[in-house]
Amino acid sequence: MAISETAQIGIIGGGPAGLLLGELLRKAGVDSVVLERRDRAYVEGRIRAGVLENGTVSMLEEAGVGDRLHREGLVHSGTEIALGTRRQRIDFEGLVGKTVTVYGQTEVTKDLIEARLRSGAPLVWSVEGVTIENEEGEKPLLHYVVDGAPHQLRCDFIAGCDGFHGVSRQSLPAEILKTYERVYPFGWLGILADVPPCAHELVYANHERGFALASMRSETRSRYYIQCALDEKLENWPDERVWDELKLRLGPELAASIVTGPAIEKSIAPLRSFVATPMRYRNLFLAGDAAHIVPPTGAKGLNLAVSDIHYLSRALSAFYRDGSRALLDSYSDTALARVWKAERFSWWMTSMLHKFHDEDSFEARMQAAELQYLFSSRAAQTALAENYVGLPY
Ligand code: RFL
Ligand code: PHB
Repeated sequence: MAISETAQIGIIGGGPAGLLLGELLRKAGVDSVVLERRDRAYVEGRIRAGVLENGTVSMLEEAGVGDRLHREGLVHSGTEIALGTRRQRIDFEGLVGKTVTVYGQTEVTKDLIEARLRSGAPLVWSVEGVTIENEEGEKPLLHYVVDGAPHQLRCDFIAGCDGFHGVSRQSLPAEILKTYERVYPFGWLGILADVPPCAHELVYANHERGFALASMRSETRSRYYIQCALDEKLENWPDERVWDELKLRLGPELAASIVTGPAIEKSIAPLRSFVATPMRYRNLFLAGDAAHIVPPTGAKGLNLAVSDIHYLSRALSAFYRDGSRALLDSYSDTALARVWKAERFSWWMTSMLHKFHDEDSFEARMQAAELQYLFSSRAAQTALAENYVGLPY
C-alpha cells in the first residue's frame, strides 16, 4: 500500500524554480511538497549560472532570501564586449539605469534550501520514479518512491520544475506538445578557480580562435569559459592549456591580469535553444528549464526560471485568495511572451560572439558588421543593455 499524502501544490524538482515557488507560496499561505530526485549535497554542489537580473533579485527578496545576496553579491553596472584587441564597455547604468548582481546559482539554491528547511515545509530528497496522473476534471496525483516505499501525493495543481531532463514536459500528450529547437555546433568548456577575476566586470570576447568569457563568483573566485568542439574531451584540457587559451582569446591586456590556479571545477556544456509549448496542460504547469533552454551567452536561463515563477506564484496565490482562474488560464501565454524575447536575445548574443564560419564567408562578414555597429551605436548598446539587465515582467 502506498503512503498517501495531500498538498495544495505538488512541486516536481528542487532546483531554483521549484524552491522559489515553494517559498513564495508559503508566504502566501499556500502549502506545497517539493520532490527532488537528487540528494541535498548534489543539488548544492552544482555549478551553474552567475548573473542575476534586477527582477530576479527582487523575487529572491520577496521570498525572504535577499540578505546574503545583498551582503555577498557583486553589483555590476556594465559589461565588456571584446573583438580581438578592441574592448567596448556596455554601460548598463548609463544606458538603461539598471544593474545586474553577480551571485552564483549555487548560493541562491543553498539560501532557498535553508529557508525551506527552517520553515519545516516538506522538501523530499532522493525521490525516485515520479509519475503524473493529470486527468480532465480530477485532482492530479503524483506517484513516487522514497527509500523503496511507494508514495502518492494528491494535489490541486502540479508545478513541473524538473529541468530539461525531467518527467513533467514528457507527460504532455504528443498531440498537444510542440517544441522548437536549435542545437549549436559547439559547447562551452568552463573552469572555476579560487583566483581573483582578471577584470571588474564580465568580458565577452569574440576571437578568431573562438568565444571566451571572463566571469566571476566573488572577488576571490573566477569563472571562465571557452568555446570548444562538441566532441572535445576534458582530459585533453589540463588546467594550463585552458589558461593559455583564455589568455590568447581575451587578448594581451587582460592576459596580463589573469591569475591562474588549479581548477576546482571543469566541465563541458552543450549550447541549445529550446522552447516547449504550451506551458500548461490541465492542472500541470511547466516552469524553468522544464519548458525552455537558452544558450548561456545571454545569462538568461536562471532568470527565465525566476520570471516563470513570478507569473505562476501570482496565478496560484490569486486562485487561493479569491478563486480567480484568470491568471492560471493566461499563464502559458504570459510566460511564453517573455520566454521568446529572452530566446531571441540569447540566440543573438550567441550568433554575434561565437566562431561559426569561415573567416571569408558572408556570415562572418555579417557578424563583423553586427559587432562594428554595436561598438559605434548608442542605440545598439542600449538594446543590449535593456535585454541583459532583464525585460520587465
Ligand atoms: P534545474 O536547475 O535543472 O532544476 C531542476 C531540478 O529538478 C530535479 N529533477 C527531478 N526531481 C524529481 N523527479 C524528477 N523526475 C526530476 N528530474 C529532474 C533536478 O535534479 C533538479 O534539481 O532547473 P530550474 O529550476 O528550472 O533552473 C534553471 C537553471 O538551473 C538554468 O536555467 C541555469 O543554470 C542556466 N544557466 C545560466 N542561467 C543564467 O540565468 N545565467 C547564467 O549565467 C547561466 N549560466 C547556466 C549557466 C547553465 C549551465 N549549465 C551547465 C546547464 C552556465 C551553465 C554552464
Ligand atoms: C557564469 O558566470 O557562469 C556566467 C556568466 C555570464 C554568462 C554565462 C555564465 O553569460
